[in-house]
Amino acid sequence: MTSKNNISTSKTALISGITGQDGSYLAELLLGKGYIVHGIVRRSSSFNTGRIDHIYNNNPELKDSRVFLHYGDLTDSSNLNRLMEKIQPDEIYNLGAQSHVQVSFEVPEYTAEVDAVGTLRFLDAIRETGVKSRFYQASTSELYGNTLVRQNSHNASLIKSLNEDTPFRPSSPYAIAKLYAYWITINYREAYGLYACNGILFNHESPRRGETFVTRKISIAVARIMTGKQDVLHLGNLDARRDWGYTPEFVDGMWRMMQLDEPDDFVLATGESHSVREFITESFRFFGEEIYWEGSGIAEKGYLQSTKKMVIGIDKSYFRLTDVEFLLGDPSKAKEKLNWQPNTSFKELVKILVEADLALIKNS
Ligand code: NAP
Ligand code: G4F
Repeated sequence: MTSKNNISTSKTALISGITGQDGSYLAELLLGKGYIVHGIVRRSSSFNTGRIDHIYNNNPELKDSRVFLHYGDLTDSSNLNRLMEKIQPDEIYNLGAQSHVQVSFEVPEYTAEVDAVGTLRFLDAIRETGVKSRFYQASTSELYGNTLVRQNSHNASLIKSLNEDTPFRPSSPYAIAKLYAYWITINYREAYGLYACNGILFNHESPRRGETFVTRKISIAVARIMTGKQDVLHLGNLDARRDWGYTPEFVDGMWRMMQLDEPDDFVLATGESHSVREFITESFRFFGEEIYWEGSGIAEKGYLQSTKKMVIGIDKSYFRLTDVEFLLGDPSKAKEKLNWQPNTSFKELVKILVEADLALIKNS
C-alpha cells in the first residue's frame, strides 16, 4: 500500500480519543499514509462520532473501509486487553482523556481514573499481551503549571520558554493526573523496554476544538455577535497567556515521534505566547472591528469601537481555583530531531476558527 507521501505501509494504528479534536485529525493523517485505523469510542446515549463521520464506515461491503470503531473505555482494562489481542496494532495513540482543566476540579477522581490510571491500563495491556506496539502518550504543557511565572517573577527580562528539561509543577487535578501518565509512560519504557513516548503538546486549536475551550468559545461568540445572533460573551481570566498552535500540524508531530529508531519525549509548541484578551481582539479584527476596555477585575467590560456597544463581560464562575497564567514552549528539540515545524501564525489561526464558525452560523 502506498500513501500520498509515498511512504509504503500497511501499518495498523489504534487511537483512544478518536472522536475528539486531535483523534479526528490524526485518523485522517494516518489514513493518508496508508494505515488501517482502529478507534475506541465510548458508548453514549447520543451520537458522538460527528468529527469522524466523514472517514468512518464499519461496513465491510465497502471497499475503502479502513477505519474501524470499537466500544471501549479507558476505565475498563479487560476491554483494552481484548482490543490489543484482537487488533495487534503497530502504533497506539493514547489521546483519550477527560481533557478539560476546569472540569477536572469538579470530577477530580474520575479525571485521575481516566487520565492517569487509564494510561497505566493501556501500557499494562501492551505488557500483558506481549503485542509489539509502539505507544504515544498525550502529555501536556499543563504539566509545567506556573513554572514560568515563578521563574520570572523577579525579572521579566529572564523570561524563558519551556522545554523537555524544565521542571514540572502541575496545578490542577487534570495536570496532576497527566503527570502520573507522563511518568508511567517513561517507567514502562525503561522497565520493560517498550517504545513509549510523551508528546508534551502546548495548546492547539482548530474548528473541531470543543466549544467550551476558550478559543472556540470566543470564535463562535464573536461570529454570533457580529451577525446579530448574540449580545455579550462572558469569560474568566482574560490575561492568561497560551502558546496556541494549529492542530493538523500537531498531529503530524505525534506521528513523527512514533517513527524514530529510539523512543523519546518532545515538546510541540509554536514558540509564541498570546493572551485570551489578544485572542478576542484579533477575532473582532477579522470583522474590521476594534475593542476597547473599561473597568477592572470582574467589573471589566469590552466595547465595540464603532458602536460603543458592550460585547465582553466577566463572569467569575469561569475563573479557576488555580490557573496557569503563562505558557510558552520551546520546540527546538522537535525541530532538530523530528524535522517538525509549525507554520500557522496566531493571526492565521484566529482567522481559521472565526471563518469556520461564521460559515457554520450562515449554514445553520
Ligand atoms: P478532546 O477533544 O476533549 O477529546 C478527548 C477524547 O477522549 C474524546 O474522544 C473523548 O470521547 C475521549 N474520552 C474521554 N473520556 C474517555 C474515556 N473514559 N475512555 C475513552 N475515551 C475517553 O481532547 P483533544 O483536544 O482532542 O486532546 C487529545 C488529548 O491530548 C487529550 O488527552 C488531551 O488531554 C491532550 N492534550 C490536548 C491539548 C490541546 O491543546 N488540545 C494539549 C495537550 C494535551 P467523547 O468524544 O466520547 O467525549
Ligand atoms: O481553553 P482552555 O480551557 O484551555 P487550557 O486550560 O489551557 O487546557 C487546554 O490546553 C491544555 C494544554 O496546555 C490541554 F492539556 C488541555 O487538555 C486543554 O486542551 O483555557 C485557556 C485559558 C485558561 O487560562 C482559562 O482560565 O483561558 C482562560 N479562560 C478565560 N475565560 C477561559 C475562559 N477558559 C475557558 N475554557 N472558558 C472561559 O470562559
